[in-house]
Order: sequence, then C-alpha cells, then structure tokens
Amino acid sequence: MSAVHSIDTGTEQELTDGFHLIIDALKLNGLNTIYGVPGIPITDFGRMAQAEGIRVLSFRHEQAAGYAASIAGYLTKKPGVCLTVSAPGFLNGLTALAHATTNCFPMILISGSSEREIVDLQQGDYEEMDQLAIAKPLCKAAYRVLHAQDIGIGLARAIRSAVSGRPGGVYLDLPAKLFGQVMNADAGRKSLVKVIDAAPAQLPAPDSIKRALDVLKSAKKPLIILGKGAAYAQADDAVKALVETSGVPFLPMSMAKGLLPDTHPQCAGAARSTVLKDSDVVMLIGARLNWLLSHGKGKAWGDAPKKFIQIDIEPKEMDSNVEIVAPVVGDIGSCVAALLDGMGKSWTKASSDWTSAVTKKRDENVAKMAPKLMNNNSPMDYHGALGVLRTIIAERPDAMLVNEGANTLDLARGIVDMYKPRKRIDVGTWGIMGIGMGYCIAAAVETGKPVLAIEGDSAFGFSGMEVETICRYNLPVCIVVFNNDGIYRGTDVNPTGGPDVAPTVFVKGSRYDMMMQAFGGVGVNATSPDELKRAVNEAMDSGKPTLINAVIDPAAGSESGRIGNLNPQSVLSKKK
Ligand code: ADP
Ligand code: TPW
Ligand code: MG
Repeated sequence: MSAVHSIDTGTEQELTDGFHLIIDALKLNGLNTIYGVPGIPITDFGRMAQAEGIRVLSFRHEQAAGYAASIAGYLTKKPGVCLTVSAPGFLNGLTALAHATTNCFPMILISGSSEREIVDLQQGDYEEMDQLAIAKPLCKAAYRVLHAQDIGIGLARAIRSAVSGRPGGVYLDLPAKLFGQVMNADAGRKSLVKVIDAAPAQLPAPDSIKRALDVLKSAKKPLIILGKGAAYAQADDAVKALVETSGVPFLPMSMAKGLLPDTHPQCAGAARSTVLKDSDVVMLIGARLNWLLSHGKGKAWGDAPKKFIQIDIEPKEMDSNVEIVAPVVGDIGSCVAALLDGMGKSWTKASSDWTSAVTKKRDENVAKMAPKLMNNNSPMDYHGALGVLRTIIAERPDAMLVNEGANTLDLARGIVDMYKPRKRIDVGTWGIMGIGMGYCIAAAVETGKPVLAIEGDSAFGFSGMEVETICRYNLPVCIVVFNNDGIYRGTDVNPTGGPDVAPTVFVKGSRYDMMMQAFGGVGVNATSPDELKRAVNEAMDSGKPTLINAVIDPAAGSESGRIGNLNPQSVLSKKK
C-alpha cells in the first residue's frame, strides 16, 4: 500500500486514502499509463501516480488525450485510461469516449467531479455538472464511486465493462471528496480487485459453425471481409490460416489493412468494387455492414444475390442492415478456430475461375496506378507524395501509420500497402478529424515503434498543438502535413467577392514545419517527392520529433475525397 499515515486515538494503524487506492487499483490491473490534462481535483493524483511508477502523459487538450487512450485500448486490448478535470475537461474528453464506443475500443474516461450535494441541488459549485448523466448515453457503461472502500470494485467494473463482449468506452466518475477519504490500509488492500479473465472467450455454438461452413461451401464466388474487430482480436495466425485454407479472396477494411499483408496473393484490396459486386457469399469477420460497406446493399453490391456470413461478438449486430444467413456469435479467435476445425484438412479451396478473375482485376488496377506514383512533380500531387511514403512503409513495415484527412486519407489508404497487423490507425467509423496527434503519441508510447503520420492540413489542425507534447516526451514521431491550403482543395473562392476567403480555404503557403521548430523538434519544408523522401527517411532513422510541410498542389484534391456522394445537394444551387 502506498500511503502510510499513522495516528489514531490511542492505537496506531496504517492508513491509506482515495488517491492511493485508485493508483494501487490501476497498477494491480496492469493499467500503467494515463493520458490526461491536470487541474482541480486531479492535479495531485497525477503527481502521486507518477511517483508510484505510472506513466502520466500530460496533453494540451483532453480530446487528444482521450483519442490517445482510445487507440491505446485498440492496440493493447486493455482499456486505455484518460484522466480529466471536471465539467469542461470532462466534456473535452467525452468526444473521445463516444469515439471509443463507436469504434469498439476499450477505454476508461476517469473524471474528477464536483461535490454531489452541491451538484444535485444545483448550487453552482466550481465546474459543476452532472457528469455521470451526461456520459451515460455516450458510452457502454458509467459508474460513480462515492466511498474509498468501493474504489476496487468500481475500477473492476469499469475494466470488465470496457473489454468484455463488444469493447467500448466506460466513464468513471470520481468526486473530489473521494480522493482524500481515509481508510485502514489493510482493509483498503483487501478491497482492491484484480480482474480475472476480463474478456472471457465466447465460444460460438457448434450449429452456427456448421451453418456457416455449409453456406461457404455452396459459394461460387466467396469473399472474406476483415474489419478492425478482427485486427483487435489479435487472432492473427488463426485468421491467416482461415483465409489461406479457404483460398477465398479477402478485402481488408481500413484498419484491418496489414492483418494479412496487402501484397498477399489473396488480397483483393485493389479489386474492391469488383469483389463487392460479383461475390455471392460474403463472410464478415469483425466488420459491420455500416456506411463504410454501403449497408450491404445498393449499387456498390451489384445485382448478384448475396448471402452473408457474419462473425461478431455482438449478437445484436446480426441483421442490422441486411439478412445474415449464417450468424456466428463469439470472439473472433474462438470462432475462427472452430471454423478451421470444421473445415478439416480436405476443404475444397475457392474456385480458381473466381480467384484468378479477382487477381487479374487487381493486377490491372495496380498497374494502372503505378506510373502515377512515380512522378516527381513540384508542387506535389497526392500520388507523387504518397508513392514515396508507400516505399518508406514497405521498407519499414514495423512502423506505425497514423492517417487522417479527406483526400489525404482516402488516397493514402488506397496507395500505402500495410504488411503487419494493427499498424494502420485512422479516423475509424466516424471519419473523425482530430485523432492524429493523440494517436501518434499513444502509438509511440504503447508500441515503442517509430510513427509516421500522414495528415491533411485541416485534419492536423484539430490537434496540432500536441506537437509540443510530442517534443516534450521526445517521441519518435514523423508528421507529414499534406498542405494543399485547405479542406479538400485550396482553390475555392468567395462568390460574393468579399474580403473573407471561402469556408474551405486556409492561409496560402503556410509553414506547418515551423510549429515543430518552435518546440525544439525538426521542421522541414518539402516541395517535391525527392525532398519528402529524404526528410522522412531521416526522421525515421533519427527518431527525432519531425514535422514535414509537404507542399501539395491546391487543385489536386476532390470534394470530400472519395465520399463526395454523401453531400446533400441543393436544388437551388444546381439551378444557378
Ligand atoms: P470496420 O470499421 O473495420 O469495418 P467495425 O468497427 O465496423 O470494423 O466492426 C468491428 C466489429 O468487430 C464490431 O461489430 C465488434 O462487435 C466486433 N468485435 C470487436 N472485437 C471483437 C472480438 N474480439 N471478437 C469478435 N468480434 C469483435
Ligand atoms: C470532427 C469534416 C472531413 S475531412 C475534413 C473535414 C473538416 C478535412 C479535410 O481536409 P484535409 O484533407 O485534412 O486538409 P485534404 O487532403 O482533403 O485537403 N469535424 C470533425 N470530423 C470531420 N470529419 C469533419 C469535421 C471533415
Ligand atoms: Mg487539405
């Protein structure tokens, strides 16, 4: 037990308090890193946590700290911990908590809060807010601990809720008074809970496995779609064995890229539209039929009738958008193992008519792209710049890749091949801007590997101040800002001719590299692919915090990258 006080009336006893009980409970459960922003009532808590050996990383804004915690959860399968002050700090962290829940990442947002008695009577306490009530609809579970002796149980519940079943965000409300509450140290020790088997295996029903294999066997043109749930599950060898034993072409969703290498002979990434349209049986593994897969219907899926097999830990996910003829509910490791078992040694691989048609299409598309990636234009276009970064990742497959933006995101996803699981982390289910720097920090801290961030200039701006955090902790992060003077393009004009620029346009010729220099990091202005290549390689070799301002032709991008079709259309502006 960390704290020793010793006075009592007459008899001496060892005491502890809320501060130390929380620290001990975190450590007992292997939660050794906190991402947060200090202030009342958690400043001393952060200091004490650091003193007790927890790594406490202070950010410039809670949202970035929260995104860091969320992706730490994804990368480690343990809840990432974000710590914030009350009301405004809590609210700043809440976007990330909702993001974690939406993306099925385990995370715990711990916020200090004001005194219950004052909050509940709405008497205007310092940073007063009923945080628990506000957090509830945005997370998987929300708890408040009022008494020191409940800290152990409170954290245990939070951990279990975050990681078991479908992972998600959990809110833990700790009122200021709790931290200073004193109790007998021995009783305190006994009150702590080391969570046993926090995410128990969930075995699929044998019938569901048989049904799935019958459907797969009947397929003429099968397809496997791997989602970030499959990457999260860390059942990499089993997933690879399933794909290879079945011989079925696979399509990785954005963050599942690299679960099997994008260069794998069965990878259909570069034949995406063909396999979606032409396949007859689709096996989803840890991927939802949400907007990112056009809800499993409509033009993108073509006219051929489809049968869906879905493997997911969340039973309610089945039939969410279209009928799932073979639902397999369980954790991916167990489900895939059971499928492999059922397939046995004599499974007939997917027909070569189908697989060679897919391969042909893929190779054509790759060949079409190749020359564009080799241009050395200045200012750069996306293909020239990304061609260079693609080679760098091929040469450094262990590096973490962070990616956000619109064109910068969609084109990087398509162009930059990934080779290893959980190396690509990006905007996720919401297509959210602002994850960049938090993800860079957590990726560096949790994996110890160098990080390359490919950032739209707008996307970068959402968390840009965290370059100071990156410099402060001297993290091996190389940020490439694709500077095209704005959102989607830097070429829009104000139709009124007034003094304001168009809403999508930024200051022309900005030098984001100088932001990094301000904090002692390396800043480089790169105007050609050759310069970009040199600067990135240098940064990846040195491990020094680096920001490269990559000058991109402001006219090169398109509206909303690849998803311009989602923009509503005005009849009036069309008529004009
Ligand atoms: P993507 O965006 O890559 O398509 P989604 O986030 O839509 O992926 O889907 C991930 C799915 O994976 C979720 O439905 C989630 O319930 C599921 N999932 C997460 N972890 C596991 C696991 N360990 N076992 C089974 N399913 C999981
Ligand atoms: C939290 C809306 C989607 S993409 C984007 C915005 C603002 C920026 C695109 O410009 P960028 O990339 O990054 O410069 P590029 O290469 O196309 O020029 N607020 C949030 N999330 C989203 N998705 C938006 C706004 C958006
Ligand atoms: Mg831009």
